[in-house]
Amino acid sequence: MFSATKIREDFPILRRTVHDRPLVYLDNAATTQKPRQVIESLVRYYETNNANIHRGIHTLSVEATEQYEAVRGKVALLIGAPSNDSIVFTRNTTESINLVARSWGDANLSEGDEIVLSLMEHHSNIVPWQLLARRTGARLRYIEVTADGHLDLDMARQLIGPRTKLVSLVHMSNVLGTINPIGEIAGMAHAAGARFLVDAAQSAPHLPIDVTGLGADFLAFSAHKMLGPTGVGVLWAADGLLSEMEPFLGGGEMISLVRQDESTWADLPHKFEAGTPNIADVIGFGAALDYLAGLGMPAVREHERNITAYALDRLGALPGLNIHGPSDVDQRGGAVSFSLEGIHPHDISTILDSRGIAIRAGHHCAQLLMRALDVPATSRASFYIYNTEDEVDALVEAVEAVQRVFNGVSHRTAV
Ligand code: 7TS
Repeated sequence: MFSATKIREDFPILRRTVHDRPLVYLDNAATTQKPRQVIESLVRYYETNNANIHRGIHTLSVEATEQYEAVRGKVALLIGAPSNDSIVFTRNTTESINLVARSWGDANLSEGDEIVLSLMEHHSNIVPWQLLARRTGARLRYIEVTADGHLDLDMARQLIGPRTKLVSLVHMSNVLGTINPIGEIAGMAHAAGARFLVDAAQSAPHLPIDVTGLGADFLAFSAHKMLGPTGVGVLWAADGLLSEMEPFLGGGEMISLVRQDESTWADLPHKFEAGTPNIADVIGFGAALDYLAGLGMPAVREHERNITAYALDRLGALPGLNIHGPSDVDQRGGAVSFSLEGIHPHDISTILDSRGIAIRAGHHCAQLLMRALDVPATSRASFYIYNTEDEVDALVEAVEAVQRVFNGVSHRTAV
C-alpha cells in the first residue's frame, strides 16, 4: 500500500527544520529529495567499489562496470526501451537535448528547414535549437498555449508540415503541469516526415512511460528530479538514430581505434559517453530507480493525482488566487503555479520560507510562457511521493498569512 507518511521515513532531510518549523518541501519540479537508499548506495560505492569503468581488468573495475551498466537496464525497464544500447547517460536533460541538437541537428538541418517548439518549453528545450538555427539557417516556429494551459493543437496542425524537420516538446509542463498529447503530436510529426523529441524531465519522474507507445524519436530526462543524484541525465533514441549520428564529444571511452588523423567509434551507447562518466551517481540513480520500481509508477502517479486534486481544491478556494494551467487532474501533473493579486511571487516565497515551506518563485526557466501568460513570474508548489495533505494545508495557511500581511500593508498605505 502506498503511504506518503511511511515513505517520508526514508528521507533524512525531511526531518530537518527550517526557521524552527518542520521543512515542507514543495519544490520537487526543481529537484527532488533523496531517500537513504540512494545516499547509502553512493557511500557504499565509494567505500567498497570505487574504480574507473570499462578499462581495468581488476576486480574493482569489473564490479564498478557491472554496476554502472546494470543501471542502463533499469532505465530501459522504466521507459519500456527495447534495448539498453539506445540509452545514453549524460549530465542532465539539458545536455541530452544539446547532444541531439549537435549530433543529429547539425547533420540534418539546413536553411529553410523548420523546428517546431511550443511557448511552454523550458529554456533547455529552446536555446539549443536557437543555437542550431543560427548554425544552419533553420527557423523556429512556436505552438501557442490556450487560455486554459493546453497546446493549441489547431496551430500545431498548421505549423507541422513539409518544412518541419524536428518537433521538440515538453511532455509535462514544469510551470502549468499540463500533460501534452504526445501520441497525437508524434502522429503529426511523423506524417510530415519530421523527427520528434520529447522533453520528459517532468514526466519520467511522475508518470508511467512507454517510449514505443509514445511515438517519440528522442526522449530526455534527469535523474535528480526522480530521487537520483544530480549530474546524471538520460537520452533515449529510437532504433537506428544513434548509429547514424556523429559523436557529441570526443575523447577516451568513445573510440574504437585512434590513428593520427582520424578515429573510429566505440559501439553504442559508448560512442556518446566520452571520458570518465559520473559512475557513482549513475549507480546512485540505479538505487533511485529501484525505489520507484518498488512503489510502482502507476502508484506514484495516483498519489500525485490525489494530492494535486486536493491542492487545486484548497488553493482554488482562496480569494484573489489564480491558478495557471489545467484544472482537470487527469490532464496535469503536480506542478501548481499560481499568482496572488497584487503580490510579487518573490515576496510570497520569502514569507513561505520563514514558515519552513520551500516553493519556487520566478520565471521557472520559461520566459516565453511567462510572456504568454502576461505575468513577470509565478509562485509554484510542486509535489512528489513524500508530500502529504497536511503539507498542502500548511501551504494554504501560509498563503492566507501572506494575504493578511499584504492586505494589511495596502490598507495602511491607503490610509
Ligand atoms: N525540461 C523541463 C521540462 C524542466 O522542468 C527542466 C528543469 C529541464 C528541462 C532542465 O533539466 P536539467 O536537469 O537539465 O536542469 N526544470 C526546473 C524547474 O522547473 N525548476 O528548476 C529546474
